[in-house]
Amino acid sequence: MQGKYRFCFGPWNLSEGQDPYGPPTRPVQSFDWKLEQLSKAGFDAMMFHDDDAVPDIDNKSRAQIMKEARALKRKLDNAGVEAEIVAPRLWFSPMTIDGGYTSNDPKCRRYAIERSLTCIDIANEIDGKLIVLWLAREGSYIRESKNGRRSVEFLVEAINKMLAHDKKIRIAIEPKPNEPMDHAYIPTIGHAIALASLTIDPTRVGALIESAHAILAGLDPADEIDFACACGKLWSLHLNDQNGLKFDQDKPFGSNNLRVAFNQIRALERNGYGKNGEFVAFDVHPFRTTKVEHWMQHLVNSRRTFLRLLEKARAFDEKKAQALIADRNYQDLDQMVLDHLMGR
Ligand code: GLO
Ligand code: MG
Repeated sequence: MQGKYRFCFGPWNLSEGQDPYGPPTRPVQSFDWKLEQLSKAGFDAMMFHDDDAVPDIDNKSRAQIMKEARALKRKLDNAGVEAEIVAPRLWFSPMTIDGGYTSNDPKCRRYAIERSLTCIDIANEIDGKLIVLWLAREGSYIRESKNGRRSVEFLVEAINKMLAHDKKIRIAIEPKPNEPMDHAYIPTIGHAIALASLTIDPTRVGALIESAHAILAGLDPADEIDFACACGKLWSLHLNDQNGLKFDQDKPFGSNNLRVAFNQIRALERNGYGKNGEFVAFDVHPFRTTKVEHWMQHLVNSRRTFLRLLEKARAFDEKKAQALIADRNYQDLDQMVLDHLMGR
């Protein structure tokens, strides 16, 4: 039996079109509207930041936060939607201007850890399976401003506090090499897994791969998937696309390079991704030009491309490919892939 995939996205993937140069191009929509779109389009789960789950989290009491998390859980149950992950948003607050866990200011580091522990409590309340750490501001703009060795130790210390706070919670690190930082401390899956090995419970620390982030690191996302899976560490996935080394574009999956997308699916297939309940998430954004009535298309289209490329991956003539490989005829293997993708 070939595996079935389950799909999800986050409320931020129905973004309103703002960029550093201009305001929103679509009206702000409520969370309930976003949940309704997700469920109507037949996605299985939703991803959350802690403050997607409980807005304005820093200005609420603990009791209020937990009450709102419980209300969200009821809402999700009614919609038949699971919570896939919860991620502490450690890049918005004035307390994280210089980073969260690796800030030079001990008060700010404490804030980041406290907020992460609250995020874990919210995840438990809404039955989120995984905590995701996108370490947005853990890096430097100015190399001399931070001590890289000490920063790694701060990251380990923060993750250890999370692991100790909850004996069951699992953490997936989402690496990205740059943006918003010049250089991030955890730029690749190899770094994420190495960091996991330094913690008090490496078995509960894994990774999340995002296609665009791998491409921004100059890597092939399929190789990143294989590496993470060979280590038993691929616990979540953000598929999207990226046109070269520029700002993080979060384009629809396969939009820029179908072959790179095809190879990611081949990697997922050979590793049995999803067999342990992992989801395929699309961390994609609508183009700024997108009209309100087309607001879901980047998500629906990403899933469509995924499923069509899945058919392609399953229909690939492995025997013929193996014969070409045995003959070291990579020239024809190359063309065979192109013909297959072009429909012949
Ligand atoms: C940005 C990241 C971001 C994370 C999300 C979940 O580059 O991809 O979208 O995936 O905040 O942690
Ligand atoms: Mg992402």
